[in-house]
Amino acid sequence: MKNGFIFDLDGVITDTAKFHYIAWKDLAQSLGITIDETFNETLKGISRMDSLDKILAYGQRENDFTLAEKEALAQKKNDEYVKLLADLSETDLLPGVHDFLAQAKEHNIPCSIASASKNAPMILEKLGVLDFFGHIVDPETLKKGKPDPEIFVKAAESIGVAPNDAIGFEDAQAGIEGIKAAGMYAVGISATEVLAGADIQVASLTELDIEQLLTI
Ligand code: B16
Ligand code: MG
Repeated sequence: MKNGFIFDLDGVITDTAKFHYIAWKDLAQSLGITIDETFNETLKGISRMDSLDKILAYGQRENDFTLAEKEALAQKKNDEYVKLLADLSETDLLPGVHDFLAQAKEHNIPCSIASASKNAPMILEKLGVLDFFGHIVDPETLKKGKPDPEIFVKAAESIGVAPNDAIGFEDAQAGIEGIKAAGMYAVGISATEVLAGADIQVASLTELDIEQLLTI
């Protein structure tokens, strides 16, 4: 019997990948680097600084900036990203999310967020679902990012659930690997990518029966 849910944010609760893409594409362009949507797929679930490092390596500019300069570049990208989120609202929740969270609440199943995004609290507030979550792991406190299991273990601990009794929801391959390494049941969410290692994969949360899921 499972008794806790751990959610990734981008790609599971809402889809902000398109906004990350616009902001990274603009920043890369200002450095003479062109990225496309295929390259953007490799940034999903990856932290802000690691994303910048990947873009600089892709454009063979990895040795051209000091740490302080890279921090300024990451800040510039984030400023544009946050501006693009200005109109985010409940209508930007992915299909089935609100209903699923409401059902979890009815069943007294605690929920927490395991997202690499430092913007997670602000995004959840704009989406109107912040109150469904008992805890949001602060990515600044992590030693390692996904696929390391650390963020998922912390997310389970924060709501008082043993990893073996928790279910993790993820849209990225690195996240599925982290969930499995943490010893949790992994629900992959994607209509387009095959998420290797997921215990079950669905296109959206509308396909899941919460009561059946809890008995797993
Ligand atoms: P921020 P997730 C991740 O979110 C995104 O998928 C990834 O593209 C982004 O770089 C990362 O958050 C950091 O986001 O710049 O807002 O701190 O999928 O782990 O919820
Ligand atoms: Mg994600």
